[in-house]
Amino acid sequence: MICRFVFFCLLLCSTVLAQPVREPGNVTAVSVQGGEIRITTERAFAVITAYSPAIIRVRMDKQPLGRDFSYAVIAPPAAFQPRITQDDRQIRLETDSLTLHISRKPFALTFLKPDGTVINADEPGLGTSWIGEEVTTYKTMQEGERFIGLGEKTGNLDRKGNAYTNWNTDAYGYTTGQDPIYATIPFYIGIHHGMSYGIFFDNSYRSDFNFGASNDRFSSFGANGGEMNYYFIYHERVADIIRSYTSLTGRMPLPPLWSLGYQQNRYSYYPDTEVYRIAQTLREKQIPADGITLDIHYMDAYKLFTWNKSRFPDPAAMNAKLAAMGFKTTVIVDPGIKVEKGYAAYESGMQSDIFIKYTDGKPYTGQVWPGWCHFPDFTAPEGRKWWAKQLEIYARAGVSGLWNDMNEIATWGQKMPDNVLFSIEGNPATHLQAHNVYGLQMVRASYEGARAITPGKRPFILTRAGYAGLQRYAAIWTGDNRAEEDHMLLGIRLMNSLGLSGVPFSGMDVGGFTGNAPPSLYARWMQIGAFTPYFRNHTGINTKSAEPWAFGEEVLEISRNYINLRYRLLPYLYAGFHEASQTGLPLMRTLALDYTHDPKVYDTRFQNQYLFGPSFLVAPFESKQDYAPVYLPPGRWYDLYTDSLEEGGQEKMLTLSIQQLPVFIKESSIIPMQSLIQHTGEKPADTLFLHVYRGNAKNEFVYYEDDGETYAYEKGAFCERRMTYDPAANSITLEKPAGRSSSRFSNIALLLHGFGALQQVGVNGRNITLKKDHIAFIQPVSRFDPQGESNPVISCEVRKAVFRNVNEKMVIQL
Ligand code: NBV
Repeated sequence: MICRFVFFCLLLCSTVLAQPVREPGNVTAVSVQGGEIRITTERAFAVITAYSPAIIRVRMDKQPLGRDFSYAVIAPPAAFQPRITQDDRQIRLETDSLTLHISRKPFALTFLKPDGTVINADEPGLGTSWIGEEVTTYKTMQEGERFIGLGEKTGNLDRKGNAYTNWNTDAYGYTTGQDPIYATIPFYIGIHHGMSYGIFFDNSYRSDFNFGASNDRFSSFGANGGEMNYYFIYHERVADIIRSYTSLTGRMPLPPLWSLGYQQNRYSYYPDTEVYRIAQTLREKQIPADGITLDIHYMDAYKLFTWNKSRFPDPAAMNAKLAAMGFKTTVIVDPGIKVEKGYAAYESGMQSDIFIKYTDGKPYTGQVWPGWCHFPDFTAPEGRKWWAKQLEIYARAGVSGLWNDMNEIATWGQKMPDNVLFSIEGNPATHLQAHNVYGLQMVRASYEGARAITPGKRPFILTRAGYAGLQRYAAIWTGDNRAEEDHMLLGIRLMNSLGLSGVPFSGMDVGGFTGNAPPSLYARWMQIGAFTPYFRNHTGINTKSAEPWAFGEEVLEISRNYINLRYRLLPYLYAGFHEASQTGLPLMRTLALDYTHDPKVYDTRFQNQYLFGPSFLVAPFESKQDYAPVYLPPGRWYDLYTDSLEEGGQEKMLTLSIQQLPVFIKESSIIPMQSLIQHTGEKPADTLFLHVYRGNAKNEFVYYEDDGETYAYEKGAFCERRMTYDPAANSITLEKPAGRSSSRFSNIALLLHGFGALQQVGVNGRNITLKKDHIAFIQPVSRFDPQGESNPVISCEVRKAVFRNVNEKMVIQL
C-alpha cells in the first residue's frame, strides 16, 4: 500500500516537473485582511491589495512572497476599505471606481468598471505563468486595443503589434526602431472601447512587453526573474491615470528656473577660453541662453572629480565669470572611477569599500573613458554618501548642474557579467536585478548629494539611464541621436512617451548628436527644441560646429526667433512645470493624452503632433517638406502667427516654410508671457502679458511664480493665481493671488485675440477702453528680403488694455 502511494506521489511529481510551464492552478486558500487578499493556489501565491479606489496591486510568485521592496514606488496603500466578498466561484474586490473578480478555478483576474464592463482580463488558459525563473502575465487582447507609453521606447505612438525589452542600453547612434535604448519605465496605458487603463509592472529584471507582436491573442508583460508585481490603474481620463501612476512613483520637484532656459553644449567645449568665446558670442548675437555644459574633456585624463589643469586652470574663477554673464555651468559625471594608485577618488572609494564586486569579493573592473574602472554601488546608502562627498569639488567650483552619463552602466564591450553583486539597500542581488535601477540610484545619489552640499538651492540633475520614478531626481535626455530628419521626429515621440510615463522633464540633443545636420534640419530642430521641456543643443566630438550661428544668417535668425519666443513664454512654461510637479501631467502631451479615443491622433501622419502645455499644438514636420497635412482635433484653433481661426475635427493641408514651425493655439487659452530677456537671471519688464483667445469652452489657467531658485516656496513664498475665461458669462476672472510673495510683475497687459473690434471692457465695474495693437511672435527673417525692403511682419491683431496695481481680484467683463 505504502509502496503504491509513494509510486503515485513520484508520478505526480514527475508530471509536475515535466510540465515546462508552471501555472498557478486553482485557488486553495483565501484570507482577507483589511484591503488585502492573500491567496494560495495549487502552485502559486498571490497578494492582491486595494491601493487606492483607482489602483489595485497584484503580487504573485511561485513561492511564498518575499520581502516587499521597490525603488520606484514611494506611496503606501491609501487608508480605505474596499468591499471584499466571495463565493464558490470567485472572490470580488470592489472600490467606488474599480472592481476585480478573482476566479478560483483556475486562478485568473478580471478588472471591470463598476457597471460590469470588462476593462482588462487575464487571457483564459494563459493567465500568469512561469518558465524557469521567467514570469509572464498574458492579457486578452481587446478588440481595437491600442497601447501607448512604456517610457523611452522607439517606434510609433501606438505600440500595437510590437514587442519591447527593458534593459538599459548604451545605444550610440540608435536607429528609429532600435530597442532597448537607455531607460526602463515598465508602465503603459491600454485603450479600447472608449476606456483606458494603466499597468505598471514594477520589476527591475530584464522585462518584455508584447502588444500583439507575432500573435493575435494577447498583450503580455513579463521578466526574467523576480515577482509578478503590477499595479492596475483605472480612470476615465489618461491625465488621471498619469496622476495615479505618479502618486505611486513620485513627481518631479520644481526645477531651478535657469534649467528652463536654452543650454549650449558640445562634446566638448575646452579650454576655458573656448567656453568664454561661446558664452560671449551668445550674448553678442543676442541669443538668450542660461546654460553651458562641459563634457568629459574638462577632466584630467577623464578621471572623475578632477579638472584638467591646463584646460581649466581656475574652474571657480571661470564659473564666477560665466555666472556674471548669466550662465550656469553643468558638468558631465560618469560612474566609472579609474583604477589608479594615488588617484583620490579611487583611493577613498577602495577605503570606503563602496565599489560593486564579484561574488568572490573582488571589485568588478570594466573599461570606459579613463581606462579600467571600478563602479560605485549606488544601491547602497554608503555608496551614495561617498558619491555626495565627492561632488563637493563641483560645488566648490561653482557648478550648478550634474549631467549623469553612461549610467546604464555603459562599458566597452557592453556586457557586464551577471555575477556582479549590488547591495540593494543591504539585500544583495545580482546584476540581473540591479542593472535597470543602477542609473536611477546614481541620479538619486547626485540629487541627494547636491541638495546636501548646497542646501536651499534646487539642483539640476540630468540623466541618460533610469527606471520608473526617475522624475523624482532628474530630467532625462534621449541620448546619442542622429542628425537626421526622422530622428528629430522620433525624439518628439520619445519625449511624448516619457511624458505619459511620469517623466515631464525631458530633452533631446537638438541638432543631432552623430553626424552633421544640414542647415534646414538644424533650423527646424531649434524651432521644435523651443517647445520641449529641456532645450539643449548638443553634438558629438567629430562633428562640425553646431552653435546657432554656425549655419549662416538665416538659420541664426530662425533659431534666435524661437529661442526669443521661449524666453517670452517663460511664465507659461514655469506654470506648466509647476503643474507637472503637482499632478505629474507632462509639458509635452501627445494628442493621445487629451484626445485618447480619436483614431486620427494615432495616424502615423499625425502621431508626432503634441500639445506643449495646455494651449500650444505643435505640428512638427521634416525640414524640407513644402506641404503637409495637420490634424486639428475637435474645437477651434488659432494660427499662432496670424490668429487665423481654424475649425478643428479635420485635417488641413499646410504650406510649410522653414521660417515657421506650424503652431496652433487652442481656443479659450490663457497664455501669460513676459518681455524678452537674455537669461533667467535678468529681470523682465514689470508687465505680464496675458493673451486670451476667444473660444466656446470655459477654461482655467493656474499662474505660478516664485524665486525660481530656492525652496522658499515650500514655506509659502510663491504667488499663485487662478485665471478663468468664461465665454458663457463673457468674462475673464483673475482671482486674488495666493501665497506670500508678490508677483514680479506689477502690471498686466490683457491681449484679446479673436474678439473682433471690441471697444471696451468693464473691470470690477469700471469701463476701460481697449486699444488696437499688433503682436508679432517671431520676427521677419532677412533672407526673404532680397531687395533690401523690409519683409512684411507676420502679426496678429489684438485688443489691448493695461492694468496697474493688479493684486486684488479682477473680474473683466468682455
Ligand atoms: O561624454 C561624451 C558623450 C556625450 O557627449 C553624450 O551626450 C553621451 O550620450 N558620451 C555619451 C560618451 C560617449 C559618446 C560616444
